[in-house]
Amino acid sequence: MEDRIIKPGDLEGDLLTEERVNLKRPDMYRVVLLNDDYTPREFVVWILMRVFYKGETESTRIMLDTHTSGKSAIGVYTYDVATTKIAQVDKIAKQYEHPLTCILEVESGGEEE
Ligand code: TYC
Repeated sequence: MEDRIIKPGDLEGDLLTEERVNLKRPDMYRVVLLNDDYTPREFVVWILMRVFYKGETESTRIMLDTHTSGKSAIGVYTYDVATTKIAQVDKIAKQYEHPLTCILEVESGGEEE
């Protein structure tokens, strides 16, 4: 068979077409923090920084918003990331014997782009 040199642009159309066929946004989930009467405020801020990688200012804002309104969104993640973070919060809160709780809410369905 005759050698054919493939130039950078040659396969682009094919690859793009194939990609688009399978393109689907992943389902996304909102992690929501719930207020309680017992968990210390500093502990909540520390969890937000440590588990969710929020800065101190944003962590304090989320904690205060939750304290005032009963619940507040922390962030939107894929299912695996969201459930892993919730499990981390459960585990650490249990270790310290605080009733701190996060829940999962569906943010969006996996509709095609
Ligand atoms: N309400 C708690 C207190 O007064 C503080 C707190 C804030 C607890 C946010 C949980 O998700 C929470 N110590």
